[in-house]
Amino acid sequence: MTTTTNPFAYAPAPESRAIVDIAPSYGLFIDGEFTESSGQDRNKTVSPATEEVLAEYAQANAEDVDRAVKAARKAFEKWSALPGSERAKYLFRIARIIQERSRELAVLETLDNGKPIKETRDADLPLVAAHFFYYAGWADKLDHAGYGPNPRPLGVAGQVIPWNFPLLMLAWKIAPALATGNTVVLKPAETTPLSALFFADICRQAGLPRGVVNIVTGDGRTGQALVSHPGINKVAFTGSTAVGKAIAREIAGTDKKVTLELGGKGANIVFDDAPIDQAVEGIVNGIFFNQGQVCCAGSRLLVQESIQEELLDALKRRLSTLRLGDPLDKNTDIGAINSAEQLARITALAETGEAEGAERWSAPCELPSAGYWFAPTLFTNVTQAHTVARDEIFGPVLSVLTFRTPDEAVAKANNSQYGLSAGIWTEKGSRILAVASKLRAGVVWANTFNKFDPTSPFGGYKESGFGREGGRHGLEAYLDV
Ligand code: TAP
Repeated sequence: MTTTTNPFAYAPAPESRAIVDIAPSYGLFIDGEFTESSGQDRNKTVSPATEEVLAEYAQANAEDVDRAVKAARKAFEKWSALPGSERAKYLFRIARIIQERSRELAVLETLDNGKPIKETRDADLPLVAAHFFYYAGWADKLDHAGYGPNPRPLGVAGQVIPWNFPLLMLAWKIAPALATGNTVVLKPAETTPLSALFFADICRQAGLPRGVVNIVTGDGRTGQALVSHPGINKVAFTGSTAVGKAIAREIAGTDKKVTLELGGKGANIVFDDAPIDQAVEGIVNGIFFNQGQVCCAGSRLLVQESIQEELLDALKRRLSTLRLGDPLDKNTDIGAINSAEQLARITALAETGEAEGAERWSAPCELPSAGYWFAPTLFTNVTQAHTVARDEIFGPVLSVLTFRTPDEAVAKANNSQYGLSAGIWTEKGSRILAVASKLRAGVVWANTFNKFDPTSPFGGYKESGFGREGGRHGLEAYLDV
């Protein structure tokens, strides 16, 4: 890693901070208006890169959630009765406003989440707009989606999202829900509420009817109040497997429909005929994109034994060139970890890796004194029994395992409680098809990694959850079929 004593010194970017106006305090967005919580509790959201308090916001209680659900229920009658072509107009309008305001949104997301501006600008925001455009296109074609004539919306969707892709997860949830005629109450994560509140303002700007989108901010208690509310017809959750299981228990025995997008421990499999340089880029993208805080991260590298040394040398050289520092600097590759809690979790799991005998290597770099940071890290001499090979670390930590034959690679890749993603690197097309067909993973990439597209369904097997988001499949989650 290029070392600077103060990573903020080489390209401070104060001007980009001024691109977006952040109010000192935010309320809830219910029935088309920003409103105060009926309780007194407030939370603060901080910049993970500096620990600066960005804003205060309301902690929605059960009464607030009830108000939001009632507003969504009232709006549902008219919204679901609109012709699809009318709903599409609103979604297209929202998509265009997102494009117009994408600089503000990218800076806001980077400030609140800690991810590099290069990623919010070039990955998150274009994908967010693309999801609204894509589902806008479906709104008047639902009869042709393969679910029979006149598929009906479910009603009010309660949506709970995590902090790793705040705005993109919002788009994954809100765009298909609205296109299919549902109304929503969405709870963003505690550490990243700002882009969802900004989105509320975009809904107003687009003239979206009151109550169609409601945003309730708060911690897990707000999420729990939302998913357990009897007025919700559908729960859409993305987050940890532990909370996903709690939600499944909570709604068992009700007629609520549910989709759960949970954790992962993706295997990135590199065969001996793979182009090494290309594979190295794919590995770096697979595990260090968004500091590894990605459910489908390629967090287990399975490398064919004969090329292990060559590949690891090349990988370490590449990691030593990554720039860690100010997320608002356009040259930054590795930003901040989202929260002190997440940093503590990553640190503890990395320590367990060492204690269990795996060999730790970190890219040489000096971490900023304020904020939450973790250097890109590799573990070698890892066995399948090691905690770092089994548990989702959700950080910039790659566990390297080896294999000799394709069958062994498949067995090791599938030896996980999770089944969300996998990658295959090889020149042989026949091997890609043969291996992909045996992998128990919802998404399999070949000679690439972390490629997303609104037209592709995304979701997992096993403890990675169930249901699919994205593509035509994503409509089904919001329709009574
Ligand atoms: P969680 O702690 O599960 O939080 C997710 C959301 O649920 C947050 O908004 C959280 O609120 C809320 N929540 C917490 N307890 C709740 C409860 N009892 N009832 C209802 N809602 C509750 O996950 P996280 O740490 O934010 O996100 C990381 C995890 O998400 C990782 O495991 C990752 O793999 C997974 N993830 C999966 C995917 C897909 S598509 N499979 C995508 C992204 C992330 P607070 O923020 O206030 O805690």
